[in-house]
Formats: sequence, C-alpha cells, structure tokens
Amino acid sequence: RRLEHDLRNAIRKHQLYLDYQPQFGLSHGDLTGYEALVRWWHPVEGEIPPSTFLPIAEETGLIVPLGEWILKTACTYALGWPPETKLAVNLSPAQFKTQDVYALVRRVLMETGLEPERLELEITEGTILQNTDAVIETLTKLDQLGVSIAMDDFGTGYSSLSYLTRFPVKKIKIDRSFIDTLGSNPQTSAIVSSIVGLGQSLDVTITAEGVETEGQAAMLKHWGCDQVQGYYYGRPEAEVPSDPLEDIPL
Ligand code: G
Ligand code: G
Ligand code: MN
Ligand code: NA
Repeated sequence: RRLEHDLRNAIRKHQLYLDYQPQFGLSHGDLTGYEALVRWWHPVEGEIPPSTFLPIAEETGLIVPLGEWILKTACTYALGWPPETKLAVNLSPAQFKTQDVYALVRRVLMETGLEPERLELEITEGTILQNTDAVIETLTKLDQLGVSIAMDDFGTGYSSLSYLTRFPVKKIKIDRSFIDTLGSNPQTSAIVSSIVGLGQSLDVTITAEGVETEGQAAMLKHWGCDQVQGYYYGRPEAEVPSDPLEDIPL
C-alpha cells in the first residue's frame, strides 16, 4: 500500500512530529507532566491520524523504528523541561510483541540522559492480555529501573482487574468515554467515582482523560481524582522540531 511506503519515508522527510498535552494535579492545579502524541503531516493527504497509521506501522513492523524515534525524540525534548516535569509515552501491544521494550527504554534513557523517574509508559489492557508472563517481566524490570507504568484507556478493555495485583501499575487513566458523559449519565458518574475510590484504596494515581468542561472538572475534584488531562486544561501542542534520530534505517 502507498501509505506504508510513505510512512517508511515519513521520519526521514521530517513529516512526523510529536504533540505534547499537559497533565495537572487536581488539588493544586500544578503541572505534573506531558503526554507525547505522535502526528503525521502527509505532503498530499495532510494530517493523517495515528488511528490510521499506527495500525499500518504495527502490521508492517515499522512500529519498531517508529516507536524508537518517538521515545528518543520525546526523551530528548523533555530534557528542556523543569526537572520535576514527567514525560508520558504511549506503547502499543505490538511493540511488546516485536521487541525487547526494556532494552529499548534503558538504551534510550542512557543515550539521552533523561532520569528514569521522569518517564512514564502508557500501556493498554491489550498489552497485558498478550503473553502475560513476558510482559510482567518487562514491566517489573522497568519498574525497578525507576520508570513508571500507567494503564491507558482504563475501563474499555476486556481484562480482569486482577492484573492490578500482578503488574507494577502506578497510574490508571480513566478513558475519556466515561468523562464525556459525566453529568448526563448517572451510571458513568458512579463508575468514575468508584474508579477514583479504587485508586485511593490501592494507592494508584488516578488521571481523568478528556476533561473538556468546568463541570466535569468540579465533579472529579469533589471525588478526589488525582490528575486531569483534556482540552479544558490544555490541548496537545507541537514541539519545536528536532530530529535526534534522522539516521534510523527504515
Ligand atoms: O492523539 P490522538 O487522539 O489522535 O491519539 C489516538 C490514539 O493514538 C490514542 O489511542 C493514542 O494512545 C495513540 N497514540 C498517540 N501517540 C502515540 C504514540 O506515540 N505511540 C503509540 N503507540 N500510540 C500513540
Ligand atoms: O488513547 P490515548 O489516551 O493515548 O489518546 C489520547 C488522545 O485523546 C489524543 O489523541 C488526544 O488528542 C485526545 N484528547 C486529549 N484530550 C482530549 C479532550 O479533552 N477531548 C477529546 N475529545 N480528545 C482529547
Ligand atoms: Mn495515552
Ligand atoms: Na486513553
């Protein structure tokens, strides 16, 4: 397919870049970190969303060099932030299938000099459902290195909650589909407040994604949600272009 060919060239041709969306502590409103989100500006098609090109990257194996470029670019960029500011990077299930994620992360941290404590890796339930033992081992080693693990899109997958006892998960990100209907659907209010309570009992940080309104923010604050992310607080915004990995073979 043409998109596959184009994606192969996209990094070299400077068509890929990262947006960074801020995350805030809800009780004090302090900036806690940024999530890196990959973007592709295609010369003919314009902006192609990650939901279109990430599956292609995963099917073709391009996710390996792409994931490496994302991690290295984001870690390098985060070096310019204040020292307490964390960087969250998404990892797809395919990355755990096709490479040693621990080795990749350790190498990129060493090459860039970013402290492991500043890096948070967002995984999905899809990742922990596949080859569980290998994934547990990888995540445990990352945890011991000081890198933290966040469960993304929480509440949309099919796995049982028991993974919370077996995986070193430090943060749960409540999927934005639940935040969307806060206020209009009493059931989602019950679900979200319960997840916040679960986080408090398990000593896991709870982040609400996709917060778009003051009303949603007020409810989350009332329940004691730890962190927020969403258009109400800040949109994903582009970095100053930088290309530390121009020489990656694609
Ligand atoms: O930013 P946006 O809503 O377009 O992201 C769509 C999806 O793409 C989200 O599920 C997000 O987690 C995923 N995504 C965005 N950036 C990255 C990335 O750098 N790596 C991986 N694996 N997924 C990403
Ligand atoms: O799956 P993941 O959580 O990584 O995806 C994050 C995606 O959510 C990004 O593509 C980002 O652009 C999008 N996003 C972030 N904040 C909001 C928001 O407030 N509303 C909506 N609709 N999307 C958001
Ligand atoms: Mn995410
Ligand atoms: Na999400």
